[in-house]
Amino acid sequence: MSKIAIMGAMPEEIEPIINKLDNVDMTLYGANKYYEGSYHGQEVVVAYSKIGKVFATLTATVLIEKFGCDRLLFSGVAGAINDELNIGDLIIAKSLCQHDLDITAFGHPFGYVPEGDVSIDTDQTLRNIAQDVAKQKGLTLKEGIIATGDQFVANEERKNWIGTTFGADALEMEGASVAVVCNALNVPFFILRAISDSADMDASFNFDEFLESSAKISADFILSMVDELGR
Ligand code: 4EH
Repeated sequence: MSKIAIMGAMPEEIEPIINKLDNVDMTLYGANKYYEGSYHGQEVVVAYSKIGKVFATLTATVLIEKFGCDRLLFSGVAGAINDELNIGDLIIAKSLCQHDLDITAFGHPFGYVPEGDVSIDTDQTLRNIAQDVAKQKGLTLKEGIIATGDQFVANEERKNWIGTTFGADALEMEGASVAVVCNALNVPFFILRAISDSADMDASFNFDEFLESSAKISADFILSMVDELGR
């Protein structure tokens, strides 16, 4: 039977999921907690990585290589770049890039290193399933470009630069790491984020206020997706 990895960065992003699992078994590995269990009969492994690209890379790799997950779904919150995105709205990544990767001194574009890619696409099948689930639930799922970097962006200028340079619609701190790992290891992956702030001068304030509610919106959607994947 297939085993689905469900990953977040912060405890708030995965608690609503862990609370709904049956037969949960927790394993400590590499200074992270991995929760194996089932959701409506579907085997899942759930973990939060801690914040940022390096921790996210470690956790995605462990979910695949140690726990044998054959698909990975990420759930969490993001800062909005696109004006159409409001707090609580859902966005799924069509592709992801690293906005803080810069060897432009050697004539390369932002986000590029040799033998890498500026952007990595998520799995089309998982995106289609997500759109089916959204339709059933009467929700709108925006598909767009998500930019990842090791910065909490709370600055209009930086946010606009990321928007124009990468065509990004939202930003966060882990998604592109998951993309790099899953792409390299040939594991279909999906990145969902609910907006918690607009990456502007009010970002830290809005983030604190909306982290829990937006994380829950994303987590609930992921659980509906697991139901659909288990059919
Ligand atoms: O995991 C990090 C969290 C913020 S840092 C990335 N997450 C939330 C997404 C996100 C984000 N990333 C960059 C939401 N809004 C963002 C933004 N810029 N504006 C954090 C948060 N709380 C305590 C400690 N660190």
